[in-house]
Order: sequence, then structure tokens, then C-alpha cells
Amino acid sequence: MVDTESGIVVRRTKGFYYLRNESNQAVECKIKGQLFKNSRFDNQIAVGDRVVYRKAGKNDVGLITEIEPRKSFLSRTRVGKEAEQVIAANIDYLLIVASTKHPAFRFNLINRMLVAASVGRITPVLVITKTDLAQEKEIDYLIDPFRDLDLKIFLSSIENPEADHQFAELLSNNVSVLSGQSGSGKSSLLNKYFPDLSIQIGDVSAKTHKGSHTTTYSIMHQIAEQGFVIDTPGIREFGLWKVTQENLCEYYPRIQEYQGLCKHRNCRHVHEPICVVKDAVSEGKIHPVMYNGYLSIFHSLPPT
Ligand SMILES: Nc1nc2c(ncn2[C@@H]2O[C@H](COP(=O)(O)OP(=O)(O)OP(=O)(O)O)[C@@H](O)[C@H]2O)c(=O)[nH]1
Ligand SMILES: [Mg+2]
Ligand SMILES: [Zn+2]
Repeated sequence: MVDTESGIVVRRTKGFYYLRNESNQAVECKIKGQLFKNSRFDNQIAVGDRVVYRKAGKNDVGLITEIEPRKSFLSRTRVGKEAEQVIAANIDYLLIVASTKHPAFRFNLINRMLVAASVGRITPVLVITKTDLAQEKEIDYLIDPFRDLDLKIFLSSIENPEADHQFAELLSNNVSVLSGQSGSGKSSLLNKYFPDLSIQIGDVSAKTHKGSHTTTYSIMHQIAEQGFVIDTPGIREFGLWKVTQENLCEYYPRIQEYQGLCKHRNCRHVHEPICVVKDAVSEGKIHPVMYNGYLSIFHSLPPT
């Protein structure tokens, strides 16, 4: 009889996986060598994955023998590589964390993360941090392109001790993953709401306004009985997994509304003449920043 149990991956390092099992115990595991024998890649188990493992033997290290199918996932590809990199699995919310400045706000990085959330069946939420560094008018300008999406937007400053109850509630009742540039304040945000976590935070360079990549691996923290949050290392680029020039528009709900109404049946709303999506942009029905983001992603994808 083989003694197996199941658990959730809360952290992984090279070759080792740290699980929380059903009795809430921490278990260190390795992967059964045969598990990925048909795969070219070794990054196939992510934080949040539910796995089955064989209990620790002599050296106290369990052996992961199975991964359960994912209900949702946040994946990307590295620039120049085709491999899927799963950042987190089985999550309800993707908290896209973007600072007003230091590091600079990047519309297109947010755009890419919105697409990735849609690909991975995760509900995105936008969290604008460092609101203390910008005027109200500047903040309005930053969030304007995202207003007509079905998207919750939270504003945050660690300088303001007041808590946003809706935000705290969302985190406490779901599984969430935070993603954003290094230095955008992901770990600081978690420390503000859950001081017991005492996560290490880092400086943003006064010269380049870039973060110092303080969080170096993804880790799942339990913050309430039903609340889990995954803090991740800062990202520079977000290559889109499973997205092609052909299917990109499916991940843009505001563009999808016009599906089938253009002159060309397979209109991709880029070069085609008589395109209702382009009309909607000129009429102000689709925000130009959103549409430019679409074009920028479209042109970054290999032609299909
Ligand atoms: N002024 C201001 N500074 C903030 C705010 N939130 C975070 N910071 C600062 O930004 C810097 C980076 O914060 P972190 O929480 O380490 O950022 P991170 O996103 O976790 O960065 P990585 O772990 O490198 O990905 C620290 O110096 C924080 O004090 C804020 O709301 N306002
Ligand atoms: Mg961090
Ligand atoms: Zn079109």
C-alpha cells in the first residue's frame, strides 16, 4: 500500500516544493522523476497547485506524484522563449499592482496582465499604489482607460494608515496573486494590511526609479481562514502565453462587443478598412490608450 496525501504548493525553489497538506502541516517535497518525462520544461508546478504526494521516507522529503487540473492559472512566457512559465495556479483574483510613479506607470504592462488574467480565467483587479506621490488629477488620468472595463480599481498609499475594508475583505475571502513591477509596492501593501507577515521590502533607486527585486520567489501566505495571497517577484516584461494575433481580440471585452460587425469576417481591427472597432475608437467609445495597447500587443505577436 502506498501512503499518499494531497497538499497545496506554497513555495518552490530549485528542485524543492514546499506544501501545506490537508492537516495544515508544512511538507517538503521533490518531484517524481517520471512525472514530466513527456515535457520539455521543468517549471510545471507552480505555487497554488494542488498535488498528490507520497509521504516522506527516510530522508524526510516527500515525492510529488500527481498534479490536479488547474481551475485557473497566471502564466507568461519569457522573452525569446516559448516555454510557459506558470506564476501561480488556482487563484480567484489577480491584483495588478502599479505605482503612480517610482517605478513609472506602464499602461501596456497592465494591459498585458489583463489579457493574461482573461486567458487564465482569473478576475483582475487594479491596485494603484503610491497615490501619495501624485495629484488627484494625475491619478484620474492613469485610471481613465480602465474605467469602462468591468474591473475593480483600488487606490492605495502606505502613508495613509486607513484601511480599505472592501479590499481587506476581498483578500481575506479568496486566493489572490499580486503581480507588478519591482518596487511597485506589492509586499508593502501586504504588510500594511497584514502586519504579522513582516515581508521584506526594498528601496527604489533614486536615480533610475527602479525597484531592487527584493522578493525573489513566489510565496503563498495564509492571511485568514479562507484567505490566501501569493506575493511574487517584480516583473519587467509579460510575454503572453497562448495568445496569437488571431485570438487576441477575444481577450478584450470592449472589442469583443463589436465581434462580427466589421466588413471583413476575420477582421483583426488593425489594418482592415471599414472596421467598426476603429470607428468606435474615433468616436470615443473605446479608449485610445486601450486600443493602442491592443495594437502594441498585436504587433509583438508572431503573425498567424
Ligand atoms: N511613497 C510611497 N512609497 C511606497 C508605497 N508603497 C511602497 N512604497 C515604497 O516602495 C519601495 C518598494 O516597496 P516593495 O513593497 O518592496 O515593492 P515590491 O513591489 O514588493 O518590489 P519587489 O519585491 O522588488 O518586486 C519601498 O521603499 C516602499 O517603502 C506607497 O504607497 N507610497
Ligand atoms: Mg516584494
Ligand atoms: Zn474590425
